[in-house]
Amino acid sequence: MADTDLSKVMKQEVGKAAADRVQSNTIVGLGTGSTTAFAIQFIGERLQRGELQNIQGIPTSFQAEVLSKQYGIPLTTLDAVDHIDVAIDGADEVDPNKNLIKGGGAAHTREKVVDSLANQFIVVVDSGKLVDKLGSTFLLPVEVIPMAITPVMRKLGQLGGKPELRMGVKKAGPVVTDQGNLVVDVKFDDIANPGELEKEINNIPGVLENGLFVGVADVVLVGEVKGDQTNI
Ligand code: ABF
Repeated sequence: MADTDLSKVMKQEVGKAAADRVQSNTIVGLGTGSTTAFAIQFIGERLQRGELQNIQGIPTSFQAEVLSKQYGIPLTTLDAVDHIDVAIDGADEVDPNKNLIKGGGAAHTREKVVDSLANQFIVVVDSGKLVDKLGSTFLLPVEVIPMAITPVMRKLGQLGGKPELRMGVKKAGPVVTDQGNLVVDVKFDDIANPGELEKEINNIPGVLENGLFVGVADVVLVGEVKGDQTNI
């Protein structure tokens, strides 16, 4: 099997392992990204087979909402429920303390709302996302309201980061989030204290949310391609 096929199989397996943990009569946070997309598909299939009953999903993005509808998962909103039992979501980096960088899909603001509310937050990733230190392979995404983009980028620079406005396909224009905001990707040479940096960035006027998820993840399911095998 070609490497790309194997990596797809591995993502499917991780998604399925997460979907298998969902129980009937629960409220489920539905994350964004290609790995979670498989979890959404498998939850839908379990519902169809009658293995799961009475699930209410809360999507973390427009993408998750569309997929959930496609796979027949009934949806609700945070106004209609008082808790979330379990959330399943991907990540861009995971450190040894289960702290994360998220936001490669520009959905980290809603993801943080949903994932933080869940009694159990399950992260689904491939082994390439595991890092010793956050920020070593991925830039830190920050969602910013458009009128504040210049002062926020200046301030991020003063905090030691190298900020770049995220551009869309073919660089025709900036990426716009589901909330109508912009995303700045910031390179930090050393994120010594992710919890402090998370708060410091969110304190900048005009910042809506950044992609550091500190102390939010409960379980990390890691898929791996080894030779011509896939493992979780
Ligand atoms: C979302 O999708 C993220 O916060 C992360 O940016 C991305 C991971 O996607 P994939 O599973 O496709 O690598 O969960």
